[in-house]
Amino acid sequence: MTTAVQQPIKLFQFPRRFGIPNLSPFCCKLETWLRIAGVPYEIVETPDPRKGPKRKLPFIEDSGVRIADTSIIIDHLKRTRDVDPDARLDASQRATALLVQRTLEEHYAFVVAYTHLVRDEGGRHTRARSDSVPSIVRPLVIRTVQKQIKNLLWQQGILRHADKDIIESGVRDWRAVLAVMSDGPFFFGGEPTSVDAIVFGTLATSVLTPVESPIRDFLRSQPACVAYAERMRERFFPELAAAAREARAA
Ligand SMILES: N[C@@H](CCC(=O)N[C@@H](CS)C(=O)NCC(=O)O)C(=O)O
Repeated sequence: MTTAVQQPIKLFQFPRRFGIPNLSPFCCKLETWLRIAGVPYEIVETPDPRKGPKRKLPFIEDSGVRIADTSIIIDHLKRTRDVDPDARLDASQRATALLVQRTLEEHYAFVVAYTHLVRDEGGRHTRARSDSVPSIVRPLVIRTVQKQIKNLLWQQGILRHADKDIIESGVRDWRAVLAVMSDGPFFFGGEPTSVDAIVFGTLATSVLTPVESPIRDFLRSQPACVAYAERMRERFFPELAAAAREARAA
């Protein structure tokens, strides 16, 4: 009897920046989940979400089939790789994980788009991020991306609020998430589960990068929160943790 050997999946995501797995919470979530679950993968860096089946990043290619959306990808991998970091969670923990996911992915992710791409401090980094774009078209690309983001955030509703209200809503998201998080080492205690990929994916971009905002200041004032982010990076991305340490020492 022959057993089919599964090839590593291809993971399409934005290029890495700032010593974290990814500036995009969703790209960081998926790569973290792959490492938690021990699913082999190869990275294909792309700056262009339009290449994906849902015109968003990340997406994967598994045996020639492209699949988008981190939750759908994770369900697919749990089924086809027979791995489940959440197998031991009880009903109440599963409910908490879903509420945390909805808070961070359906609300806070828009706040991140605002702090990282619209606010002045974030806009500076957006400009720096466009280094790979040919200089002749760079101003046009930056203007187009910012216009699209502003349009998205206006339609979603968040951009109709004052800056201080948007920031306050993001801080409230984190107060709620941190209130239900265990003392560690992981979200539910001793073992990492999928919700750790979601929390770290969102926290890394908010707290471990130089993109300044009052939300970053709030998170950095919470020692347990910074320790969690550093611990997750150390445990699942030791190469990035080592590079960050070297950069700090230099
Ligand atoms: N629900 C999706 C969200 C993915 C997502 O919003 N990706 C963003 C980057 S963080 C994106 O590609 N945005 C490009 C666009 O909307 O045009 C998932 O879980 O994968």
